Amino acid sequence: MKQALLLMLFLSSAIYCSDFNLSIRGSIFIVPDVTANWFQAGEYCNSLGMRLAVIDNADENTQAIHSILDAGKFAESTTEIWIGGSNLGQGTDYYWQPTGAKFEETFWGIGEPNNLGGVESCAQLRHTPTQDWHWNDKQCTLARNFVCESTFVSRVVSYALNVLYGDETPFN
Ligand SMILES: [Ca+2]
Repeated sequence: MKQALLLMLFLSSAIYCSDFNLSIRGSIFIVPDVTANWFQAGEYCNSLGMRLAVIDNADENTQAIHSILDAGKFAESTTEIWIGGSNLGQGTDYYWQPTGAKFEETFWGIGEPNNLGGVESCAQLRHTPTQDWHWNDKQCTLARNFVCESTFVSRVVSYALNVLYGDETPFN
């Protein structure tokens, strides 16, 4: 019985992920068709059972960029898409909001984060005519598209809860 449940978990995750053409154990990144400020963006991702993107390495950075392109959110002029990092309102150190971890591998643009005007505390993926994809700090209250991420663990937990409780979540 236990093995059957594990097999179901595995297969369902494989089916889910194959839609996105990504490996089963990795993260899945999507860009919803909605704009929001950085705080609302995190809430929106959470409402999908996801989180605002935590980008751990170059591979995930590339995946996040592809999710922006796939969603048709690239603009020739300037593209700005929220990811899950902030400086907690002060300083130059950046942290991932969903995990609390300090930024490690980073992909900041030239001269970024620059806290322009003293109002930039949230991280975004940006593309401009003069600079290929990079990270930039920006004013958190601006409405922008954003990248949500689901991890392998979150997908398994979500699936298991659905098996056990159906639509009746035990955490309301
Ligand atoms: Ca900036």
